[in-house]
Amino acid sequence: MDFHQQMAQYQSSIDRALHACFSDEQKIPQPLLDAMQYSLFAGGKRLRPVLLLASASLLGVAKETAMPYACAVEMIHTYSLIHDDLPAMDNDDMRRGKPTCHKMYGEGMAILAGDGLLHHAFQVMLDDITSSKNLLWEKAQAAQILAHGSGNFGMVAGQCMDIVSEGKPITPQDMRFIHEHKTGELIKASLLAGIALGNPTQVQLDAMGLFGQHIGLAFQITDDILDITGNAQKLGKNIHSDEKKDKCTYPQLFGLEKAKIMAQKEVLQAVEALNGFDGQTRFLTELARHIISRNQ
Ligand code: GRG
Repeated sequence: MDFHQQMAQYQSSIDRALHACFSDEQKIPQPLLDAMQYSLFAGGKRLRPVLLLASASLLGVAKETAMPYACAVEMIHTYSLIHDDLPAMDNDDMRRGKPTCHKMYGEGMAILAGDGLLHHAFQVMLDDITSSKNLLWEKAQAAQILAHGSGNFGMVAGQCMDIVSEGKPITPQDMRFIHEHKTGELIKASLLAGIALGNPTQVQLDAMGLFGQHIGLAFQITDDILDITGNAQKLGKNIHSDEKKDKCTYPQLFGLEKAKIMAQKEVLQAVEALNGFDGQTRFLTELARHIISRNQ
């Protein structure tokens, strides 16, 4: 199976599992369910859950074992996009090729849809842990890693510093902090949560952490580049939004060409980090290269 086939297989199994996370017996109020599902199934690339499943499979963890954690990370990611698009944050109209959640359902319901997805993510992981007979410690660790990467030490911290630095000149170090946290930490946590399910050695954890750190940065630099050079239709969101919001980005700070080289360097370092990892790392290294060559 080639890289694209493998990617498509992961994406369709993630979509099936995400649908199954919302059973008919759950009495979620219909307007809330509609708003959550609208954004969750609007056509995301499913990068983070794919990373989680791929890293879990490196240590021989079955897809079904890792799937609740993969679904959880996609719900956490979707919540962050819904909240990030709100007028109080980035005030965006388009996401995943469709009107943003608040444009469809109103601001109040979009806030709740984000809250609902975040809580549902932890509900799905804790339901899995409390109904499991084995790997309890490993599963709890995976949930803990995702909490860390998405919360006050990770994505929320990055978003906080992004908000306070808007419109101000910032140093490359500040920008790196913002990007590593806002985008990088959840990507890294997805990889670490995946291998946590397979009882990794410290060497494996360190190698995967480094890989995550580098692809996280490569992903964000590419996102900044695509905001200038990308195609709004393919991206599913408006371009030139960083410039309009006076956001400090890699191309703005270093120029477009240097930013491209920086993203390539991050990918090289990411691939190198996996050298210390025994096993079938080909899919992950191809995914790392794909991150900077993507157009959506
Ligand atoms: C609201 C706490 C909170 C955090 C928001 C996600 C985020 C943090 C900000 C989004 C701003 C942004 C566009 C960052 C660039 C990286 C990024 C997260 C891009 C979107 O992720 P993709 O490309 O999206 O994986 P899909 O739709 O494919 O899932």
